Amino acid sequence: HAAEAHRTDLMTITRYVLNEQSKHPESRGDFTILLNHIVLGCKFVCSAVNKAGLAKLIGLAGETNVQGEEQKKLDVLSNEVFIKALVSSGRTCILVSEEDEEATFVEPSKRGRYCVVFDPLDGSSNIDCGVSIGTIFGIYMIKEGGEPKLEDVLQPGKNMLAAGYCMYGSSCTLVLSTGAGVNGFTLDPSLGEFILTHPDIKIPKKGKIYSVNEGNAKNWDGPTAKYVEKCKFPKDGSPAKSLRYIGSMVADVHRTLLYGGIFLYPADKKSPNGKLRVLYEVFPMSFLMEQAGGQAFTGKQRALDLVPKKIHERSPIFLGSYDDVEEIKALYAAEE
Ligand code: AHM
Ligand code: MG
Repeated sequence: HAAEAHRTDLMTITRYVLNEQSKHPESRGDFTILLNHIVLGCKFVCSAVNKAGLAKLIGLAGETNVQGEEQKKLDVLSNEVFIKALVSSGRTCILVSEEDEEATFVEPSKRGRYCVVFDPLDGSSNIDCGVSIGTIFGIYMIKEGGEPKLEDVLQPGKNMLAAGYCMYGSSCTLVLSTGAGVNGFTLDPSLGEFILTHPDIKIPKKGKIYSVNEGNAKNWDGPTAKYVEKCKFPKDGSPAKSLRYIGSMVADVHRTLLYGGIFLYPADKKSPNGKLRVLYEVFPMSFLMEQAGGQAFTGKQRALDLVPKKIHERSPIFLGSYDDVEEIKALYAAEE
């Protein structure tokens, strides 16, 4: 039979989230409005990333971000767009961005109950060569009645209501979980809408790929070194794993989610807490992994149980296929 030439029933991300919300009679559409503003930010960044070469947006903005790295123009732009979109949604009260040292407390007249933690443009070292980059976000809610406080975002990842990322790659893909599985939506540029293309994503139980910056190997701890050795020289007769490492967390995690395998950003002697940030990198990706049937582990505990003390805190992270993370957990347990 011929493939359907034109799909006529389009499940947009807005329609999808509205459907989800109708299962919760108490919800007043606030989440849908919030998400629409996040989606707007993603569409803007997508278009800016695609035009980056043309518009001479590439290059240094002459500013340095909180972590002391040189900030690219696109980072600055993306951050401003997200902050403004989120504030104007009227549904947020606290915003934490990788690009801003301090959290943003939304003024009372524009305040809502959601807290959004995000990295507006992750993987910025990949901008200039056109490799995939992305936006990562997580959403919390403050307690009814209370004044927004920093403690409202210093919560374990398991308290997130939703998490997701948008990947600016060969296509623009938004992957979202509202706590009931994981779904992927692809931007149809002619419609300007994200359409459900990857319903109910489940990560393979075991993978054939490992993903890590091996340039840091000399500083790794015992369990990480043993695990990677096992990937390359398995002693149980299983085939060696393939190595894939893009250096853009969104792209590396997206591949891991779809193909299976494990992504590692471990601790090392130079960076005892690894590199990736708990609130807006580790938590959202760990949330998605668990929702897709995988696991996320810090080397000490389930990643989503971590209670951050600072908004820009870092943590080692091992995430991916259930069985693969099980192996690394066993190696850390044997250490103790
Ligand atoms: P960034 O926030 O400065 O872009 O850094 C985060 C990125 C992640 O996307 C990626 O997983 C990691 O840094 C790669 O780090 P490394 O270059 O040390 O391998
Ligand atoms: Mg980042």
